[in-house]
Amino acid sequence: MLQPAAAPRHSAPVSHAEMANAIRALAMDAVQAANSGHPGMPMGMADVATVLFSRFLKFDPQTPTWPDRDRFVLSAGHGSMLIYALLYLTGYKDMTLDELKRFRQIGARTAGHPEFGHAGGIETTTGPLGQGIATAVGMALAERAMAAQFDPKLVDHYTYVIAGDGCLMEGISHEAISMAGHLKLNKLIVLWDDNQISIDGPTSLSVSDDQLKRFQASGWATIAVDGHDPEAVAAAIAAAQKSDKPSLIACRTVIGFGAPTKAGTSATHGSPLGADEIKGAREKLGWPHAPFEIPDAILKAWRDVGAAGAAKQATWGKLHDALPAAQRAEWDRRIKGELPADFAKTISAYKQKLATDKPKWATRKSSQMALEVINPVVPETLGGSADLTGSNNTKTAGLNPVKPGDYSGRYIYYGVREHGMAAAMNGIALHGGLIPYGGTFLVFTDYCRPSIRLSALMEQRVIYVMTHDSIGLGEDGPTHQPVEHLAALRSIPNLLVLRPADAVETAEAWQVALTQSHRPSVLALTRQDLPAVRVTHTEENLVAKGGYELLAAEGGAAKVTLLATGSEIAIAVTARDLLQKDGVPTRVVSMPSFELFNGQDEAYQEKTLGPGTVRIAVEAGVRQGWDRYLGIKGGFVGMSSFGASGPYEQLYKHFGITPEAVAAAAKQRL
Ligand SMILES: Cc1ncc(C[n+]2csc(CCOP(=O)(O)OP(=O)(O)O)c2C)c(N)n1
Repeated sequence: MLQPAAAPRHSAPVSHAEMANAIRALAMDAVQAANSGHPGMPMGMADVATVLFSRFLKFDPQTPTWPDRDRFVLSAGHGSMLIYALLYLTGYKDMTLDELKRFRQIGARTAGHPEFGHAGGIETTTGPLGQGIATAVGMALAERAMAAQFDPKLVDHYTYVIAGDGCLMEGISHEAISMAGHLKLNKLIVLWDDNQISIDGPTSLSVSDDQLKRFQASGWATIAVDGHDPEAVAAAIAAAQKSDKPSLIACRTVIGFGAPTKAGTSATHGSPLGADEIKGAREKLGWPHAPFEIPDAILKAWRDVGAAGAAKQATWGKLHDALPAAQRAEWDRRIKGELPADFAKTISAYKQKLATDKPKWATRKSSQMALEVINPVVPETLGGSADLTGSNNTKTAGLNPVKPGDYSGRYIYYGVREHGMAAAMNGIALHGGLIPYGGTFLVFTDYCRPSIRLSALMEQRVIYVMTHDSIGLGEDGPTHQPVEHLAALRSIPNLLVLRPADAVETAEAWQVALTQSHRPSVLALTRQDLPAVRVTHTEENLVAKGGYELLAAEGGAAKVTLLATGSEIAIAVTARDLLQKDGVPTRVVSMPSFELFNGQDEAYQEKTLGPGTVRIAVEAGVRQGWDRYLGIKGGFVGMSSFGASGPYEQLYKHFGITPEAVAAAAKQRL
């Protein structure tokens, strides 16, 4: 049953069609001006978007970061002109008409696909299909978690998504809708652009899923409407707002609506319509205005819609200001993304204890022990694992699970959904107030990679806890043993890859990851136990330098520098003993993070790398990326093939990653 729906939030004598046509005109004209882009989707979804923005969406263009705004995610990111037009029309200051005219040009806010940070109102970067809807699941979850942790009146907003056929065809959508249905994220509302067209032509060429049944099977409420009937769309959104399940609204639309000969065809998907077609569309839509010209009355109606949010924002501001002082300070701190004041002290005290205790833990266990210290003092962490909780060691004593309908916990059982987890973590971080971390095996970063890449591109503090980080995992064999993964991850710009060597380095790695407010981190952690190598307490976080001298040479000027990360530090340390015994003064340099080391000044880098010494790097992964540090005479001891199944000590021997091999490689080059 359709419910009575909200009325538009403006009193101008302007019709729904005129408001929607303003979007259509801006989309076709901007794409034409850029001579590139996707007019079809914005023209097709203009009616749905007009209903959503003019009647439902809670937003204030004057305060785009208002924490309790509704989130709007354009998952079908190729239709970027839809959101750019909406942001301009509703009065976001940084989305000017000039920006629309510069669509897709270098330096414009109006990038080919919407990019987080380019303009207010762009909640996440989209374009890789399926990422938006999966990210939105994290946003909707974060909304519930923040409401549970603070005051449900302070946090009470919806997450709306516009998704296309492509988003729903992508595998990640399955993980996302399954997770949202299970967790009963009933404030997540997806508007599906059911236009039956993708790039190759009609979707019937490639897909025959019954999407409504598919979503229903995952625990969603579903409804199908005519996407060009504003009252039907409004009624569906009003009903979805009241549902106790996440909602899918299938909006049957005509791609390129208004284009006289191309509407309803894939010709409108991703190319400018052309001058003749645009002329015809103007006639068909009754839009006689020049390109980029929006008549005053229509612009005013849209601006009124935008202005209507200010009162709601102000009411929320009063609620915020009336919070007890301590709670308000905590809320503000978390929204700003600042760590608690005593965080650094806590880590330092813990490091001091470790330097005394010298535990021989696997770094995955060291990570858990660090989290046992961190989680009680950093209440914004929201942990989880993709069904490997006991292996990733991500759950600490005080963390209760997030459950359907009860979001007060701080631990998410993501299930076997690595990609969905990574995208959801992006959404949690983007939402604000929470720091997500989640685990799986390092080898399965491949399953998360598109979302990890977006964490890095969007500069989000997402922490990937990736255990079982080499052949050191042993018997599970080559399918589970990462070989090329460290190199692959190090190649992603703005991603920190941290591979700590013992409990102290792991605590420092966590401190670094949490302190980086504009960067995601991957912690690469071992399954196997490791000796303690940082046995003297330093106040300074040495991992933050990326590389540092762990052991100096003895008995004269250093002739050899051994560089290693993580579990191979222990091998380098033993190799140093062998070399020292043979009278070769040898240093060991720990290199937990290439990215951080590369950020040090040149003099520090040079000094640390040991000028004039023979350099040998040892890492149980591929050589790629190491040569920068090795010089022409340098050597590398590591992997050049897939691993194998067997006890890990034997595997290290089998693949020649041993102290003897490292010492021999050094001597050969002396
Ligand atoms: C992961 C991913 N694969 C492929 C593409 C390229 N691509 C962009 S849009 C699109 C078709 C999407 O079809 P649909 O969602 O129906 O959009 P519409 O044609 O309705 O605009 C494809 C394949 C992409 N952006 N992301």
